[in-house]
Amino acid sequence: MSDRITLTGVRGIGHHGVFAHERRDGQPFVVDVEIEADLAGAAGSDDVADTVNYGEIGASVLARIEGEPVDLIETLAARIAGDVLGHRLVDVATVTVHKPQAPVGVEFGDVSVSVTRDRAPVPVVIALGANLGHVEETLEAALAALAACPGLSGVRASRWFETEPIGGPDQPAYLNLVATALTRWSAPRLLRALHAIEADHGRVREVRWGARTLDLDLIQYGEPGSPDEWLAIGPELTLPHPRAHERAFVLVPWHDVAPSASLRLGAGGAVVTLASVVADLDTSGVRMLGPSDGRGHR
Ligand code: A4P
Ligand code: MG
Repeated sequence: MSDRITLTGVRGIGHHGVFAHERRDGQPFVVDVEIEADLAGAAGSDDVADTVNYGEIGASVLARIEGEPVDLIETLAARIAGDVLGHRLVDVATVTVHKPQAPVGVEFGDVSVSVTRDRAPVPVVIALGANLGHVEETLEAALAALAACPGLSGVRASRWFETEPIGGPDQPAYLNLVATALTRWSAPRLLRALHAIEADHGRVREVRWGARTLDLDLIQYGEPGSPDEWLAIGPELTLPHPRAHERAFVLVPWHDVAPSASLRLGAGGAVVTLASVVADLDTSGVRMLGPSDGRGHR
């Protein structure tokens, strides 16, 4: 993905600089912002709520230019980048601050500083399931694709579980597992990447809850209750996953890979420990496979 929003030439008078006259008199500062974000949602919905509003970005840049003076334009650029990254759809922000009348001591055209910052990694939980075709190979390949995904790091997988199908028409047993990872991508961008991995493995959506070659669900984004937690209710993205907290085929593998995890019990629900939920769960339809070799092949 290379979706970008670029805002250049935001101009204002600021009092940044190390010299007394700079602090007293002020001078022009000009800022360019380049934002990397997933804009596919906005392109589809045509709704400004699904994008990064460049008017708001411009206003926050101007507030920094005209706001509390700092000595260095490096500091100013980093603060602006921090503000821009505060928008949850922004994955990477590059900010350039120009100071065309800086006291350089020689004749010059412009001086500028650019900084690039990306979002701090956020923990995520991804559930994998399959019950059609070459199930084990598919899940192996999906795990490899998650490990290779540039937006993810530190991918760890649970052992594998054979599970009775829940819901939908008559269908074969599932193989389920859960992966934990860190992401530097927004939740919509990550979900889009998961859909791309599903598509690579021949996933066709036909019957809801019916048999599938590969299902990748984003269960949780960010630590529940922390500022990173992504909450959403919508057809494209619902977080936390609305049914995960009651499904043994998600909770048991999740507990296997992250025994001390917490989860939110659906939208607006309480935050509880995963161990406490698993302790009260009917796990009769969930069977761990193979030796405890970290994978548990059949
Ligand atoms: N969507 C919204 N939020 C999310 C999210 N957090 N994660 C949207 C993933 N997708 C999310 O998904 C339908 C739509 O949900 C997508 O457009 C996506 O943008 P889907 O994967 O096309 O449809 P689905 O998987 O058939 O439906 P759903 O509601 O995801 O089903 P579930 O809840 O995943 O259940 N039994 C066993 N034993 N093991 C299983 O793995 N899986 C299911 C599917 C049923 N029974 C099962 C298992
Ligand atoms: Mg799904």
